[in-house]
Amino acid sequence: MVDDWRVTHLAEKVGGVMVGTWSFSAGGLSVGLPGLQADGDPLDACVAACSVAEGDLLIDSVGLGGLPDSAGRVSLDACVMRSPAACGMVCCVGRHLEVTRLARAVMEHTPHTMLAGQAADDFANTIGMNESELLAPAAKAQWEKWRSDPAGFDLQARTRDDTLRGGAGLNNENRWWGHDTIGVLARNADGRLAGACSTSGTPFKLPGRVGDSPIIGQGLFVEPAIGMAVATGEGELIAGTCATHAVVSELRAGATPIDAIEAVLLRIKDAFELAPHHQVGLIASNAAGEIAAGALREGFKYCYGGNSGIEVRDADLVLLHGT
Ligand code: SD4
Repeated sequence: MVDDWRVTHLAEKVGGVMVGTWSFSAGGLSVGLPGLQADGDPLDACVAACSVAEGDLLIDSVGLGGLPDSAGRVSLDACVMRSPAACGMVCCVGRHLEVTRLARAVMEHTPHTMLAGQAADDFANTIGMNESELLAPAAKAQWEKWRSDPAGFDLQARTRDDTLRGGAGLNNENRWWGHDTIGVLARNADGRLAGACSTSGTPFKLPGRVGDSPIIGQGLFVEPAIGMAVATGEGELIAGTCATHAVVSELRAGATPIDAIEAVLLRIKDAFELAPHHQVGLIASNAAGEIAAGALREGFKYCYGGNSGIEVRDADLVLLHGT
């Protein structure tokens, strides 16, 4: 039973509440939260938070500094969502950094929900977004190392700047380097919900590979008056179970956020033969702003931002302890 693990966090009475995947999302939350607390748009807060991560060279699974595909090219994926009728997605973006902003532009300025590849980059040009070189020298060096010995390359052994984690105590979070997608959920004081998700995907993936993060229902799902969820981790596990849509379906059926997450993690565990490197982290909020986070394995942290500031928390639920 999950009762011992059940930790939900009541919505704060005043102001907005934001959560983000992994400890590094604290930097983004600190930019998005003030506007949210001043009764701003929750999507503005989410996009602002993701943009911070996209521009941070030290985060090597999002935006600038993201590790490239097996051919040495960085490709970025992102999505945003307010509701099933208001969502935007971009994938395999190769020339533009601010992919969360681009996904929002697809939502707001086209009749479509998703643009892919070079056409997404071309669309970014038409709306005046600047092109960027996405492959940073440090990411290129990692790729060259990987390419010289793919089997011997240890993703977790990379030297990284630990200050990125905000002194949160790395504990075993660094076990999941390479699983650093940023996913953000926000609820303002009026109860309006929004979410965003941004990633460079699995390091050294096959060119053209798209994971869960830019796909509505996989990496992110938001349903007004019901709740929302965001995912990080092994995209193929999240994709195959439509994990965030599944979490919100559980919420719709009356589950608490922690129970909804547990049900979906169990579904993942049952559906796949899990390898030791497989990790999935989920954060969910119901419409009232009760929040919970859970993961398949230990080491998933998330950031919570509210009236009393921003704090880094351990997942409230771990399905497979000691693995
Ligand atoms: C992907 N889910 O592309 C992303 C990667 C990730 O934490 O979330 N890492 O599969």
